[in-house]
Amino acid sequence: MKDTFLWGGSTSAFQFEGGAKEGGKGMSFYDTISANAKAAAENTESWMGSNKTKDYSVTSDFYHHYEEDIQLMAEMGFRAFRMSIAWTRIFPDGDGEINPQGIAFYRNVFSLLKVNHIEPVVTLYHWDMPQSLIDRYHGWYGIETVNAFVRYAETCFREFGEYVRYWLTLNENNMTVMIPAFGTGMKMSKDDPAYESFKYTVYHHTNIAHFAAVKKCHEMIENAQIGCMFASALAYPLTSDPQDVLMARNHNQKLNYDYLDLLTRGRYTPKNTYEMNRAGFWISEEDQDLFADPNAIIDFISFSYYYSVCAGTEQNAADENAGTVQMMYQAMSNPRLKQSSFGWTIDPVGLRILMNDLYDRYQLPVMIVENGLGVKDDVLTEDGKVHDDYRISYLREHIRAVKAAVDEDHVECLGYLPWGCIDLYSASGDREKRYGFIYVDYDDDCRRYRKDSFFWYRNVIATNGKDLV
Ligand code: BGP
Repeated sequence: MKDTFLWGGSTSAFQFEGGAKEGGKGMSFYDTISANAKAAAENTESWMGSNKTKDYSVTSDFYHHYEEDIQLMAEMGFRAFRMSIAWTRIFPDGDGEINPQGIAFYRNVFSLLKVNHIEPVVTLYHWDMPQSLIDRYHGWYGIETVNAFVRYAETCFREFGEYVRYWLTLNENNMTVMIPAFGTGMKMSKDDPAYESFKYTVYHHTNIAHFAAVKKCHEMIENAQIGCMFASALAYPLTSDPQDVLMARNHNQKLNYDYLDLLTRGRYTPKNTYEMNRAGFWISEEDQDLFADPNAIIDFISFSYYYSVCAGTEQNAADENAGTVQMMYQAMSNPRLKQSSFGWTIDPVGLRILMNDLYDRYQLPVMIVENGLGVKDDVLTEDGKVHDDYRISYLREHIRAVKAAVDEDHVECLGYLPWGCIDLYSASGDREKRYGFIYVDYDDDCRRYRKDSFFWYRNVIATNGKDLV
């Protein structure tokens, strides 16, 4: 592993930052959930009915704890920290007036990270769509939202470019094809004849936003590196039956590669184009030109990896009513592998396979920006400890896989940023599903406690991944 390898951790604003009503922040989709149970019920329908959390206004309260948190990260030896900017802290209405307090907040965070030699890895959009843009334009369904996003991205590049070198555009945007209604405030049944056109409109708009932001970033910040963020769901054929192999291939193409092919080659795949046209959706020349602009192509591929899946002819179709969005991917479980208590298959070798596949296919560096074990098993002892050996074993095996991919397979990997490094609210709605090296006591002013994994990870970083015991 190179000395420059970015060891660190990862978070997002709506799950971690809190301070929802402070510093001039406007309402996002998640603040609407916090404020209004009825709106929550309506909104969560588009989140597959899975979201049990009803209040995102405080979460882990990074807003008030950031100095302490950065200190803790520095103590662990973090070289990078992934966080997202809350769009509504910069533009309370998504567009319109800039909020200077929001700019000041993030400048404070970034400059403190810099003092501590921690590289920020910043996601521009981690699902917290400004409510005002939902009300006026149905979120990404309206092209106006794309324009607002580009202005927001430009503002971030201008205001924070001196601190932030690594940027990510839209979190797990390959999932938009599966859940286009999410964050639009719209309901659309898959049986509706207009559904396909709706789906591609939303998806295409998010892609314009992505390409435009990448281009601006390259134009505005010297030496910036900007990547995507896609949710990986590597599929294996359940058996050696060629039909199963074909199904697994198709799964990987549809859920992973259709999106990455677009982002790296600057055009939709022929099959995607055909499907879009069939749905009555055509891409303008202007958009095609933007996508084909070499300046609008990402510098690295970053992704979340939690599990692998199996595909086979005997499988049931993906369960669209599954408890979490992530579970929708879970086709057949792998008879050779164990699952976490949340039903996610634990497969470190899959991470090595995926890293190789991505690097071979695109010849771009990769960055793992989410990975980890979310469980409800953490117990805070009376003397303020959390004995999370299960987390250590999970991470140890995954880091071994990363090392093998780098040292033996020669995959260029920029960093490893496990998810929820300080406990945060789960996206699927259960705040007791914890991932962190640091425990957050939500019922006691969000006090922080170092878990056993904190000391273990500190040693991993100090030895640059050599000592994993
Ligand atoms: C990814 C999201 C994150 C995060 C993670 C873990 O899909 O980018 O926001 O939450 O999954 O999922 P969960 O919180 O459901 O355990």
